[in-house]
Amino acid sequence: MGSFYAISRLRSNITVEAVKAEKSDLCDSTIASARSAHQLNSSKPRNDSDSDASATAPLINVTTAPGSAPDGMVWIPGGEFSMGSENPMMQDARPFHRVAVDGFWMDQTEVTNEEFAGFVKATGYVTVAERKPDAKSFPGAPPENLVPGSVVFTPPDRKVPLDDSYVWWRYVPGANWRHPNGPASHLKGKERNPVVHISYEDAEAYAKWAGKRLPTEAEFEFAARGGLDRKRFVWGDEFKPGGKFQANTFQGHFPNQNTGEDGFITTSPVGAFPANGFGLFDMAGNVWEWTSDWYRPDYYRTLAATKQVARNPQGPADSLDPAEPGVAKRVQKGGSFLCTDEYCARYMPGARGKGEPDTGTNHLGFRCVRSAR
Ligand SMILES: [Ca+2]
Repeated sequence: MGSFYAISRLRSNITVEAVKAEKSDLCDSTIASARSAHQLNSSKPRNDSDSDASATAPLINVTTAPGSAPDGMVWIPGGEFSMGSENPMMQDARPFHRVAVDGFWMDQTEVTNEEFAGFVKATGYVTVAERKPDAKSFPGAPPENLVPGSVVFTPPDRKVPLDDSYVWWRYVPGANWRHPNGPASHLKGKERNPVVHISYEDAEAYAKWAGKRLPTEAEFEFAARGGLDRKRFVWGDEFKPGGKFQANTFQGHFPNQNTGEDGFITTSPVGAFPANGFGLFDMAGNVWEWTSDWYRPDYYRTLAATKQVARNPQGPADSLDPAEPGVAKRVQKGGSFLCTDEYCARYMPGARGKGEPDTGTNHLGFRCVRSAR
């Protein structure tokens, strides 16, 4: 996914090298599909560089929840687990390394349109996508992009090479959380779908209002794995156990032909698919979710090199995305309705996404957590 900054420079001065770097960061084109990568992705370390010397099954804390659950939240008991991936297509998610997190409360679902509407009604908050961008913040951006709007998945009507994501992302004036696909679209019937076009600032503002905060990347992944150990998916190793879809992802030919075989072409109402082992819904697929960590592709390797269990890691102190040096990004997790085995399969729990804090899209939302005390 491109950032607003990159898209605002679309076809002007973004470099081919940057596009290629981002693409190679997403997927290795030498592998025909992520499905074949799944076959490579044994649950055991493949080589020494990926070995996790201290690896054991997750050590899930047995402490009980500190009091009754806040409305809509579930207790995540905390514990120690193997975080990351050994998927060769996801270099930034390697290697597995041991991480411990304290227990916390987590929203059982992504924040919905009706929940976000409640926040806006109570506070008068205006999201970033509804504000006019400041030209000084986007040097080189075409003037037609310096109007309120957001980034919308706009698939071509034909097969296209998968090496340039800017072909299927468009900056759409008037797109925002109330109008997910542009000015003519609306939320009627989507009250329980996740809110989208949410910038990091928007998500933080909501969390603060709700007396909550955004999860760290480690908290998100611990929660997503639901007590399982290094599984490919948040529900296990099999994509469709019993022939049933477990998450809202993309079926068909990406990006031009979305068959919606799982029942949904875009977002799905929260909780449309089974909960994971901790009782959380949509921790894979549906919409990407913000975490509070800055993104660096070398962060996991840095933690692994310490040979220690990382306790409540908060992310690196700064951000680096080699595809767009100088554009600080936060980590996103969980994947979305656009994740496909044909292009990139980052709905897997060890996978990492990233995005510029200013930039929302129609497949990016969030959920909140609350510390135990
Ligand atoms: Ca779908």
